[in-house]
Amino acid sequence: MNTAFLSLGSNLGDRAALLNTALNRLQSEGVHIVRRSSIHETEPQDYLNQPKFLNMAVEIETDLTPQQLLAAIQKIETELGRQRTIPKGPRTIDIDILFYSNLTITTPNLEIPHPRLTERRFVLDPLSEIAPDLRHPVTGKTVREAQAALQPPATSN
Ligand code: PH2
Ligand code: MG
Ligand code: MG
Repeated sequence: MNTAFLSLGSNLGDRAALLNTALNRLQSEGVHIVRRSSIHETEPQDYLNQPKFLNMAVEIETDLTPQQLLAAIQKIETELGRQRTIPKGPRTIDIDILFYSNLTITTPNLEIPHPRLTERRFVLDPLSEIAPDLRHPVTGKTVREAQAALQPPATSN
């Protein structure tokens, strides 16, 4: 069994139902959900002109290899209506592999740890609820330390 961490996001359709269905579908593909964060409503980042997201993070255990896990994720994303039109644009469901054991993987279709995870509050805030002391295998920083290093969220007024 391997431990891994996933980030989930949705900003189209019934977002909460899509997150829930994605978790159920992962379980039927051989992924055991060990812990789940709460659901956070977040402002879009990177591509700003799109609806707000619901984001969450989960800890999983699985016998799937990273490539098998990616294949299962892509199948579920397609089943749940994911269209790949605008990069970083609106999506019914996005499931990203953040960490997989202590592995570092750099292939054209899969990079682990996720390359943008330390810049993203919508990833680190949910992840820090379930794994604050988890260490990034490359930077050596914990999730809590990476979260503290982020810019404070913008405030209105
Ligand atoms: N995903 C993106 C781009 N921007 N913004 C938020 N708040 N949440 C996301 O999940 C998200 C995003 C590309 O994967
Ligand atoms: Mg993705
Ligand atoms: Mg993503």
